Amino acid sequence: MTAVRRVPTQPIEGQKPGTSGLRKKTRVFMTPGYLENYAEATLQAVGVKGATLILGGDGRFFNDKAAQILLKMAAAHGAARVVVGRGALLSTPAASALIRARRAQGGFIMSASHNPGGLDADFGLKFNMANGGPAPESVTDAIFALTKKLSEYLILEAPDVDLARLGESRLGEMVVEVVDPVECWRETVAPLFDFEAIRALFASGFQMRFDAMHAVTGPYAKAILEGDLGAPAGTVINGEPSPDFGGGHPDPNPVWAKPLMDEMYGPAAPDFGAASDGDGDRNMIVGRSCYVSPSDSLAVLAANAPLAPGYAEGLAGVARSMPTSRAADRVAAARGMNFFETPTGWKFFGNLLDAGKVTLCGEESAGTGSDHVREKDGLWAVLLWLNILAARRQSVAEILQAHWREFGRDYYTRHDYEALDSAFAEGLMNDLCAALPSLPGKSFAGLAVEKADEFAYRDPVDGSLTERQGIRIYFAGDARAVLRLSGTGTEGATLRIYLERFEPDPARHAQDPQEALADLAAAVEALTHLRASSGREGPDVRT
Ligand code: VG1
Ligand code: CO
Repeated sequence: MTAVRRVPTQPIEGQKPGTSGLRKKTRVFMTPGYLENYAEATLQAVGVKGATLILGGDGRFFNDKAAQILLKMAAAHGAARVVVGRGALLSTPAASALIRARRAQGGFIMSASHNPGGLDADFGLKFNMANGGPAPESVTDAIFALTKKLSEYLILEAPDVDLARLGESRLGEMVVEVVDPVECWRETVAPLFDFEAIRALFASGFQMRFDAMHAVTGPYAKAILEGDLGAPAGTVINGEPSPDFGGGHPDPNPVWAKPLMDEMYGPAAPDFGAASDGDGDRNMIVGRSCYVSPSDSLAVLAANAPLAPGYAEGLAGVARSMPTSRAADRVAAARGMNFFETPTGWKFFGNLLDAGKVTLCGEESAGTGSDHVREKDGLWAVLLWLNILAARRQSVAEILQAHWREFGRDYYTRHDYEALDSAFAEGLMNDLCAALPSLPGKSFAGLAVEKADEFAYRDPVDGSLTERQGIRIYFAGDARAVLRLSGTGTEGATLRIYLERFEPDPARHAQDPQEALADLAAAVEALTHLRASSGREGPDVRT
């Protein structure tokens, strides 16, 4: 027997979606009514009567229980069908691919991405729209408004659905269809690449290591790298998704993917290394003793994408988030492509991709993607790199150095100060904003400010305006510092400081980025007194 139950709730404060959906401590999400309140607001805001929806997550703690709640709530709201990845697993790009392939009205993705998982770690929920991309701000604003005034939520009283078995079952009137989480994504990306050339590369003895970081991409990477492309078993490491990601941070950067970095810089390094994050949308690329910064990776991919069959006709354009380095801009200018600078977060790329204005998008935070889905896609980026390596038959280091010779090098680093007191961090940003008009002409630690502003974005497709997206300070010598507060943290405030400088001279391309940008970091400290006033000795993470 199934019946719709109306459960009275109190409106909940603080369910404001951030850069990528709602992200909170797992225990908070598990508080009775908390997930339900946010889901109710989402279901009401988007309207799902008669709809097909997609559901899956990165397998973190509470993923399975949350999936049952979301299914029963979707059924109570009259959804016709929910397509779920087996075991309630779907990577973020796979969910995006499924939404598009099944012409669904949208989908729930359960993930806190690169944040750690577990009862004492983080959980998250995001909703993607019919184009496969993150809900735009108009929708997330509507969801947030509803979370603050709901008095009840609807849920079907029914036994849990068996999500371990492929096939269809019923939840009241609604069909639940359990599908293989890999298949649709694989069919979406495979035609984009020259698998024959990549197979030949592996057959020639080319060695690769892919670190799935105990997160969702293990099954995807094994199927495509060790399966379709013939890479030897053991190419994929940490390939079993686990609820707490093996106790680590599934964040593919040199800090959290240190074992992979050590191997790639060690004596027996393979030719190519890569890693992906909790929900499979980020990527790290590293050659033998050669880390590729995400900003450089975007630029290299933009310059070389036509080597892959899916992009053989060239790219319409490239878009990057504002704090991402300007390396991609140079490729766009040289190749006569469209170029756009958007606020942080993938939701701002959707309109540009839908309108055909750009083909490739990327962020400094290790996100790259194309118009094949409406999310960043970690393994897609790895496959495009493999296709380029197979076509050029050069090492990662050779490709990167040639790129810098042609376009110049953009030295880049990001310094994160985590878990700062929220009021302190907001105060610092507000003070800096107020001081912006007075900065040009002044010098800090010997570097002169030329221009300073706060980034606002007018969407070229729908005309919407998004303000307060970070402070940009341009220094003499083609250097730039950006400061913004993170929208994905779950503890206090995280201040991100993005530092970069353009260096056209190939004779000076060999420097370590931390050294090349030390004077810029000092200028930011002289301007903000961040270390002095927070008592911190330095950033928690440098990437
Ligand atoms: C961070 C990154 C941003 C990315 C977002 C979601 O946001 O900086 O570039 O889009 O995470 O990525 P923030 O607001 O903390 O800087 V993921 O892999 O969490 O979906
Ligand atoms: Co992610």
